[in-house]
Amino acid sequence: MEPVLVSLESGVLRVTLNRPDKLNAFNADLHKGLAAAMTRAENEAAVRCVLITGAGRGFCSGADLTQRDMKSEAQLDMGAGLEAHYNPLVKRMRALPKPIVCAVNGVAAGAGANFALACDIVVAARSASFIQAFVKIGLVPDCGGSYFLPRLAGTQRAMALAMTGERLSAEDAERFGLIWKVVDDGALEDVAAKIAENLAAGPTRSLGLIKKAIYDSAGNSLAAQLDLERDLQREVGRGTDFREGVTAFLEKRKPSFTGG
Ligand code: T3D
Repeated sequence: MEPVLVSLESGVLRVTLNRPDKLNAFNADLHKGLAAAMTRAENEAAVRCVLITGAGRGFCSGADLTQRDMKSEAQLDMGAGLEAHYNPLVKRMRALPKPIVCAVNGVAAGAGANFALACDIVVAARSASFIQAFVKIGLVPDCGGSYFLPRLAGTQRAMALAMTGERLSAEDAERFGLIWKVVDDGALEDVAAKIAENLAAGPTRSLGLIKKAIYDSAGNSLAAQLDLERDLQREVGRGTDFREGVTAFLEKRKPSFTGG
């Protein structure tokens, strides 16, 4: 069974984590499949949005805990997997100049929860949940969790989620600002697909630079951010989609963006 299913339709690269019997836990093959999907997203102009979801009843249960020999000293270097797989993955997701939508279809635990939070727009099924499971096995949040949680939810909520490892319902995740919205289980696929299709038909260059502006703001002063906005506006202003957008407005029709 392929650990990651990938298909491209209407500009949306659909990426499905596919190890349902392990609730889509990360192993080497799944990391390989995700890295290959990221390479496609980066290199193919036909890809204008990425949609990530999980097969079966879970979204992703984090690192596969069955694949580590706990008696081997070498395998207890828990930083090695982060260095080799998780950290490059999160950096590539954030740097991708195209939107990434995440449809959280079930439980998202450990690195699986933070992998979801690394996406640009997160929609979750009402029955889904988020667990900072690390503390339950004596680890610390990774895959960007200690960065995303305090920024999205505030220090107090981040601390409590990380220290207790309590399961957070999708509704509370929405209330905490961790995700964009919760939808009924049966509607998740359609809602996420619609968001992804709309983004794929959008002004891709503009969407990529919106992403840059929002994420860069975390480390910028207001003055630096204003300068960045000026530079980015200058860049998109020279693109074909800006001309199309204004022309369509004046002609009272729907714009047809090509991503230029
Ligand atoms: O180098 C590195 O990799 C470092 C990176 C570390 C990052 C991390 O992510 S550390 C955190 C790892 N994840 C966890 O600690 C979560 C472990 N899983 C759970 O706590 C629970 O499974 C869930 C809360 C996610 C779901 O609970 P539940 O009751 O809905 O399902 P279940 O029965 O526990 O699991 C269903 C099956 O999936 C089960 O297999 P079985 O018994 O039916 O054959 C279970 O063993 C398997 N499974 C679930 N999570 C994992 C897993 N198998 C391997 N690894 C898992 N993480």
